[in-house]
Amino acid sequence: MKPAVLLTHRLYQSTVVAIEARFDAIRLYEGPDPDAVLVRVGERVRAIAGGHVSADLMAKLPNLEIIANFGVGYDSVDTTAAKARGIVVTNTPDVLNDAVAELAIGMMLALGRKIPQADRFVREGQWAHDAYPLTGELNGKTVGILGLGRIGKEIAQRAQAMKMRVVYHGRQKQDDQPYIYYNNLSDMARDADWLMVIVPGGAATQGIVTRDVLDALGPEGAIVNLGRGSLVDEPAMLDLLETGKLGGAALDVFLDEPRVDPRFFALDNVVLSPHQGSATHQTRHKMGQTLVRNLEAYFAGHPPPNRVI
Ligand code: A2R
Repeated sequence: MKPAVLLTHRLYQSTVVAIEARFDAIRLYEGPDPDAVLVRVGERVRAIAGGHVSADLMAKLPNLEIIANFGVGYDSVDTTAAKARGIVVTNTPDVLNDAVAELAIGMMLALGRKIPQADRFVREGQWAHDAYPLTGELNGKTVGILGLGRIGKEIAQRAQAMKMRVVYHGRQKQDDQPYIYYNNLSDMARDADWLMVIVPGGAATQGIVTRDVLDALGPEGAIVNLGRGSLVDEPAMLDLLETGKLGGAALDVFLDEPRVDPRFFALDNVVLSPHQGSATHQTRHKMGQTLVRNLEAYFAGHPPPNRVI
């Protein structure tokens, strides 16, 4: 009998096809009553593919052995509850580095050169009457990367291609990296023109970008967040953006997404994006392959290659 795999949400089509070919796929998201699905099939489920796995959901799956998270960040999985039951957790690292790094540079350019506003300016016919206001450039500026990990390093390379100076902060100095290390985040924000936030979410990093850090970044500085909304003190960020004490923000992630605080919509110094760092066809396909490889390895009795718990 094929192991039963519960899909928590709609995954990329090639991923669903690959799961269906190998496992007994159960879609939690399709019917009107997910709880009824769990009552009916809960006992059978041995694996989850997706994310957003609470302790409550795990409790309804007495034979759950593995959670294969679709994404590198697995902060939506209750890892404490998983550990307590010996449930394996895997993620999909590396295959999304390029896609996220490309969007990071794109969002910096969009904010710095005011590309969304320029598009509106042309569409609305204003060009015939006015010159478009002058904007800024990236070259010669310093970007401070909070989280020089797999994705952070790809962003660093691309920032250098934009002729930017790269510095970074993390818990540890990485001796094999050529960039200047700051052991204090506020100090880095004070010295940087751009603060690039690309650390994992979760309890350890909750609110790591405090009001003080944003104050240090200052009226000429801008934040770019492609990590998690939970990393930033969002109300403080809004206060500072509204009063001009923070220069700008390019945000792919939000505290309560997909709900976005409407205060953002009134601001001209922000660029907003619907959490689409890895949302390209080629990357979502590769993420799915990675997820399936982890499930296959586990059920073949091998260590899953991307085990995180
Ligand atoms: O702290 P270090 O030296 O281990 O550096 C890691 C850094 N990091 C932190 N920095 C400051 N305070 C913390 N509490 C903290 N925890 C982790 O974040 C490392 O340089 C970086 C994470 O790198 P990776 O584990 O390679 O993650 P990856 O694949 O780059 O993805 C980052 C996140 C995902 O978890 C999603 O939330 C998002 O980007 O897409």
